[in-house]
Amino acid sequence: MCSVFLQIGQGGNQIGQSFFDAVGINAGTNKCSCIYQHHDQKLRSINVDSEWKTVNALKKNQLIRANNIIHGLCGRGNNWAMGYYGLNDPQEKDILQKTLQSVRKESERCDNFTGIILFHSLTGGTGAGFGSLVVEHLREAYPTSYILSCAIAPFASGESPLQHYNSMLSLSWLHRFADGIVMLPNDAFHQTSLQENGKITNGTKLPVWDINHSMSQALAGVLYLTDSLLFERGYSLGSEPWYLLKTLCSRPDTKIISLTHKRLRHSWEQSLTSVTRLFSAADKKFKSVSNILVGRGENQSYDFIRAIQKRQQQIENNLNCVSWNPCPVDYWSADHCLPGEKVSSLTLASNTGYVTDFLERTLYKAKRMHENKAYLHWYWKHGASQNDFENAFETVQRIIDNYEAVATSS
Ligand SMILES: Nc1nc2c(ncn2[C@@H]2O[C@H](COP(=O)(O)OP(=O)(O)OP(=O)(O)O)[C@@H](O)[C@H]2O)c(=O)[nH]1
Ligand SMILES: [Mg+2]
Repeated sequence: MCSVFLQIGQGGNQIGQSFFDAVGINAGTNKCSCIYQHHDQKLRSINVDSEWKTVNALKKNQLIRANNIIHGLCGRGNNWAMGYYGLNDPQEKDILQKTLQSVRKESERCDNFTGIILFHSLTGGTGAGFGSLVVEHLREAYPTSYILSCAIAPFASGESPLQHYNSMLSLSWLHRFADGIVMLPNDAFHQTSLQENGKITNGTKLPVWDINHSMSQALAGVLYLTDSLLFERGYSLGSEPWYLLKTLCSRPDTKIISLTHKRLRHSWEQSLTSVTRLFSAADKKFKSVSNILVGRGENQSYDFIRAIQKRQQQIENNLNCVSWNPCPVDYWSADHCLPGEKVSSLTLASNTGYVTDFLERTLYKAKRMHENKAYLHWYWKHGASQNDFENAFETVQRIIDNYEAVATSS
C-alpha cells in the first residue's frame, strides 16, 4: 500500500522534511524504509515550490530524485488566487504539468500504489492556492486512490491579512477533492512544544523548527508503522495512513482530523486520561465522530492495552463520542518508540467537532472582510471570481453544519 509524498510550498517542504526526520529516514533508523523509499533508496517524494529558495537546498539530498524537485520563478505572495490561477508566464505554466508528471512516475514505480499524502500550508499562496489546484487535478487523475492532506493552519492572528480568505478557499477545495484533511494548527503545536520544552511562561515564542518537530512527531505518531497493522510474518504494508482515513473519514461530510501527541511522562492510564480530554471543551459542546489512539514504546503494547481495558469507559466519555458509532475508538500499538526516540508516546487522531472553532473563526473574519471588500482586488487581479468566494463560504458553513448534525443525530 505505497504512498507518494507531495510537499508543496515553504511550509509544506519544511514539515515534509521534518516528517522524514521523525520516521528515521535521514538518520537511517527507520524500521521499514521500503514504505518510504524505492529499491534505489530514493524517496517516494516530490518537492514543489513556486520559488527556488526552499527546494534548491534539497538538491544536495541524495535521497531525493533530481526530477522531483520542481520550482517556478517567484513566490505567490501569500495570495491563494495567485497560486491557484498562476502567473501568465510560459515558464511558470509547466509547474503543474511537471508536478503531475512526477506524481504519475512515482506512482508507476510503486508495487502497490494506494494514495498521495500532501504536505502544505492552508495560507501560503503556493501551499494554499497551488495546493488547491493540484489536489483538484489529482482527484481527476486518480479517482480511486486516496488523497490525504496534512495542512498547516496559521496562527490565529498576526500572520498575513489574507490568511482568513486563503484558509477558507483552500479548505473548501480540500474538502471537495481530498479524502481527509489532517489539520496542523500552529498555535496548538506551539503550545505543545512549549510544554515539551518546559517553557510554559506566557509570551515565549519558540522557533519554527520546534513547532515542526512537534507537528512531525504527531504525524509520525499515526502514520509510522504499528504492530497492530502488521501483515502476516511481521511484514508491514505501510497501510497506517489509509486505515487512518478508513477509520476516521468514513463519512464524506466530516473529514477533518485533529492530532495530539505526548511523550509519556506518567503511567499509560494517566496519560490516556489527560490526552483524551484535550479536544473536549468544558461545556462538552464538541462530539467526536471517531478516534484512533496509538501507544508506542519498547515492549509496551501489553501495558498499553491493559491500561485501555481499565479506562475504556472514561476514554469514551472524555472523547464525548457520538452515540450512533458503536466502535468510536480504535487502538493501535507498537512495541517500539518512534525512530530516534527513547521515550514511549501516545498519539490521538480524532475526527471531532473541535475543529469547528477554527472554521467558525475563519469564516467570520473572512466574511467580515469580504463585506467590507477588504483586499479583494488582490484576488480579482489574479483571476479569482465572486463565485470562488461564495462557494467557499457555503462549503465551510456546510462543514460546520455537518459537524453539528452528526453530533445530534442518533
Ligand atoms: N509550522 C510551520 N508553519 C510554517 C512554516 N513555514 C511556513 N509556515 C506557515 O505557513 C503559512 C505561510 O505559508 P508558506 O508555506 O510559507 O507559503 P508558500 O506555500 O511558500 O506560499 P508563497 O510563499 O505565498 O508562495 C503561514 O501560516 C506560516 O505560519 C514552517 O516551517 N512550519
Ligand atoms: Mg513561499
